[in-house]
Amino acid sequence: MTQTTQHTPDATARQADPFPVKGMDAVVFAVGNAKQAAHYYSTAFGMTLVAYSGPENGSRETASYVLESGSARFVFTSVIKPSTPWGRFLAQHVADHGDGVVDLAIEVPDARAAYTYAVEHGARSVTEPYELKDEHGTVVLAAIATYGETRHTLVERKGYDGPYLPGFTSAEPIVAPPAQRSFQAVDHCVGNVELGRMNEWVEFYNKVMGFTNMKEFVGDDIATEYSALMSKVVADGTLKVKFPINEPAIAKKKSQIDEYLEFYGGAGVQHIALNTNDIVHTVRQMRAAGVRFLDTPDSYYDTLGEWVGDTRVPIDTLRELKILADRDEDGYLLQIFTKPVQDRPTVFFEIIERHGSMGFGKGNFKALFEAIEREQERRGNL
Ligand code: TYF
Ligand code: FE
Repeated sequence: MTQTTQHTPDATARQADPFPVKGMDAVVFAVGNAKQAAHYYSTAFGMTLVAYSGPENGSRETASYVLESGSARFVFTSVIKPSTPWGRFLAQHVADHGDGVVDLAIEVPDARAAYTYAVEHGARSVTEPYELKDEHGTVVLAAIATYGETRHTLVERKGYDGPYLPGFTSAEPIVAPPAQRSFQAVDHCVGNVELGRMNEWVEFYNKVMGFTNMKEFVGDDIATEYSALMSKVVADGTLKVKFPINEPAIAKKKSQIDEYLEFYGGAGVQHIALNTNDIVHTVRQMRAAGVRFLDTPDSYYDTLGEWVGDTRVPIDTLRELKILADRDEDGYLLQIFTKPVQDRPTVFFEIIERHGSMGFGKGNFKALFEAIEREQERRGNL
């Protein structure tokens, strides 16, 4: 519970990395209506459609829309007419879980080597390495299973210069791309797992990907007092890929993680955090477009300045937009959380602007979890 591996890999340690990664490749969602999802993430999140695969270009089973903002890439897939195990899997995934994440795809320099290492260290194989090719080049892919029905596709982009993957064609934006981009990258992707299984999954990433534990965690102390969850974070040696893992904790009230597990129908991705370098602009745009964020009481802002010190954004602006702030020994961060983005109280997003701090907002856990509980209560799930 108190592992505090430091992330200061020297050059030799980096060279010896058993599972080198380049970063997140894509977050792939299986949804009921990818056409409408693409519209929402364009108009409400300010992302831009760049690629498409569907019946018009030879994919008769599924339609997939690829949206980007900075290096953050989301893929929304829905089933048109299931005819292979993949189509049936996606249709069943939506039936069982609602709209959700099927794949946290990771870009690696060598997909075959990554796959072999992972499987030799205990990963369950989902798809053996294979190549996709078109006039833009070759991509090697392989996939391993993680918690729930989620997978990690390992993507090796061998100089491929197309819009996403072979088989996809470039697509025109649905609406004019915003003058200022909303996001720069995917910051972290959080999984909710069943009671008592957090450590198993942390060890899975330690063994299978050589990821190490970051020092921020939520232990029993915080769990019983107010969070009703335990959490640990694993990351690759360069901190480009960060995966917090939550499990429910027994507390006075029903855990928000139990609510998720009940409505998602098991373990899965809880939230995706997106980096921005201008959280005020991004949140204003998203609010104006109708995105709902968790509320924060005014009392939070009454004392914020005393402990967080100076931030780029005046406290009054943070208060107006309900943005949270936290500081640690390395710097500070600004963050805000959307409400769930579908009818099930499952997947949501975090917008985060980092200034030195590599934490996850520990100082906000109390305010945040109280806000989540107010929502749980409104839904009748507390
Ligand atoms: O990713 C994190 O750890 C933070 C904190 O249900 C957090 O965003 C943890 C659990 C949760 C919501 C946010
Ligand atoms: Fe987070």
